[in-house]
Amino acid sequence: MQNGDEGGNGTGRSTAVITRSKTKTKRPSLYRVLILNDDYTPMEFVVHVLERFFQKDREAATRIMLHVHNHGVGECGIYTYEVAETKVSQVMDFARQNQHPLQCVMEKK
Ligand code: TYC
Repeated sequence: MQNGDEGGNGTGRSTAVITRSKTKTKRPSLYRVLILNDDYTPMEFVVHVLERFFQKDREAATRIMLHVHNHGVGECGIYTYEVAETKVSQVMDFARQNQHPLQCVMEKK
């Protein structure tokens, strides 16, 4: 190497070094929204929650509700942080308004 490390080009004129020319894009982290089983929330209320806040049709909502009833926990959907947070709040507020103990949580995927 005859030009050294300072970016000189052997002509006595300095040259700049481009360190990054491509913009870095980052994919957002995703979060699962889960509902938990309990002994008191009516099955029909859980189906309604899944239809209203998670855009499930009656068949999908019923399948998820029964999965939670039988296994203790189930996935309602996968969203970016702020959307997941909003869904959890909406479900918890709606359950509380109707005096049901239904619990909804989010977890990082
Ligand atoms: N286990 C409840 C019952 O027997 C039904 C239920 C299902 C409750 C899912 C909560 O997330 C839940 N009435």
